[in-house]
Amino acid sequence: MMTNNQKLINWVNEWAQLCQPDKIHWCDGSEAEYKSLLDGMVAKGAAVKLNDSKRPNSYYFQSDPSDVARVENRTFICTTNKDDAGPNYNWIAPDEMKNTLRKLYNGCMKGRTLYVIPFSMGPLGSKISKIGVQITDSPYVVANMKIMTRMGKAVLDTLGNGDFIPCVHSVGFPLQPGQKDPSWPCAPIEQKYISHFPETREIWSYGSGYGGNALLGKKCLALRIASYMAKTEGWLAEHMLILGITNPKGVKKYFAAAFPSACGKTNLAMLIPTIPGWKVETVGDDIAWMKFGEDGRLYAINPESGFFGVAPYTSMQTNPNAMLSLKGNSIFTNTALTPDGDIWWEGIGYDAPEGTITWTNEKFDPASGKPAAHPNARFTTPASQCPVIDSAWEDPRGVPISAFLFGGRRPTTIPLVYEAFDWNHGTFIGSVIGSEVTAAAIGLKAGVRRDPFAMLPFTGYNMADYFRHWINIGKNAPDKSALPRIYCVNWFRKDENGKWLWPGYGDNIRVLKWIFERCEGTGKAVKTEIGYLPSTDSIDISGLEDKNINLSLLLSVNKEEWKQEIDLIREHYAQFGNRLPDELADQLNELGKRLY
Ligand code: SAT
Ligand code: MN
Repeated sequence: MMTNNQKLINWVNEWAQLCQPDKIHWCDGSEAEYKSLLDGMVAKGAAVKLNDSKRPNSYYFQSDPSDVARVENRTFICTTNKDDAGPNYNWIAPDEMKNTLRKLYNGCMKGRTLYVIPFSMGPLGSKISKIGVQITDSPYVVANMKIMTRMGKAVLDTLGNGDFIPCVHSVGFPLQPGQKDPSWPCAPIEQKYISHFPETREIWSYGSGYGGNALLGKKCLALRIASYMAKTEGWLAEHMLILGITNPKGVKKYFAAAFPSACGKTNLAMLIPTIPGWKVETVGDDIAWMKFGEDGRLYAINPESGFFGVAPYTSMQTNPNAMLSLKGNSIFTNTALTPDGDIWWEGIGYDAPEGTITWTNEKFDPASGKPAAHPNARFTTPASQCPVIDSAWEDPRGVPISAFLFGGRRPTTIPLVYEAFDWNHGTFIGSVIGSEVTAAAIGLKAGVRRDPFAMLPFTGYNMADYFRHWINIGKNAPDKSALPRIYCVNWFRKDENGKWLWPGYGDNIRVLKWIFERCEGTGKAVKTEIGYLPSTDSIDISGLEDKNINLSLLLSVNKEEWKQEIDLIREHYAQFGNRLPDELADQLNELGKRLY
């Protein structure tokens, strides 16, 4: 045992009694431990060691085909009152959930080892960081937690006799004596429970070994539990990337940005600018925790220490910095495997070699129409390996945020970029972001799938109360003039022929540059009904390959489209009933008045 923390020791013992593992292993977080766990999985046939000359110290996993992503319909927010979970979450009363789960946990680790993972979300010792302890019966989870968090003995030393956030995890597949262990043990879908008890700060996860269901530091702790703590304590836990942007004079600012999935968040965090002299560096690609500093500014840390990124369509063309990050010391899950012991996926930028094996362990046949990699195949890679990792990414004080960006995939209506009038207007913008869905593709009602603040799956309490918290952050800010400015961006606007109007990727620096200049007080803007838009001459398009960029369309406000947007927002807001903050209802009314 590596700790004298009696509360922790008792907690581990209690769970061990219930789960009945064969052994208990306290993780020290060392390289030797990491290697021995992975080599153990290789020996059992649960992992493949990749070719060291191609991808040193890296491992390949195939999950069970039923366990490939976060399961939102099995994710629960267990507050005492149902209304505190709100309209967007599955709710079960805490006692009832705990009773159900205790039965499942009873004996669930038979034939397995219980690993104790002490981990810190955020740099060790930062005032913004939090310590959690996860117990799990999955060595795969231990290995991933080693990359994604600061974990092991040093965390216990920092914890001392202090408080930790307890996180319980089991794959839910006990072994009877002599029973063969499948390479990816997990429980059937109806037995999976990703449960959160925000009021008591507990996470109980059962039945899945994949991603955010199982690496409990990430979405469960750093977003769902942390957002509830942040509301109570007056800070922000957000689903945001953090980037540093430096202009040719060497002046640096930090932006944090929230986008629903499939909007290129990791790409933006690692963007390679197409305007000479500008630089973008990465602090984080997924989560930001923010507190006010003594100077009244909001300071952000990335609570994670790795990237758990979607592999397909990541390439040297779309995101060279991500590709370079995962050159080695990485874990790949549900990608394809090449015969020479490397990984492959759709959109990696070259053809799959003959003899490539798919994520379902079959010989890849490109003519079959079945992808070689699962669309949610992931890489787990240390953030420190990113070629453009920001020098302050582990600064315990965090980095001061100058601007928040909210975006989504909107082929119509939303201009390339605009600035909110003030904090409450910015909160309004965040509360209505989303991406357009076509009925055919997703089987949903066509329209805009709203994903407020990109937090729809990740707020640990009633979304309307979360909006209220954002309003309160602005109201109670120690220095209102030091609050970040708020922007809405849309890289995905199309013309009437369905052609993208904006090149995106590295050219998004042109939008970041305008935002940077606005924060400096130099960027030019026009006041419109919806916010401050760049004047067309204030977006730098020098050196753009496509000389026919239609900036006047990209920066236009189409009143008819906006009137429809208001109707859609009204529908979206209706679900929150009278819990919706008046400030946001006012924002919608004011917008209507400006447009009609
Ligand atoms: O699986 S994760 O929750 O870590 C990633 C995601 O689904 O956004
Ligand atoms: Mn995410």
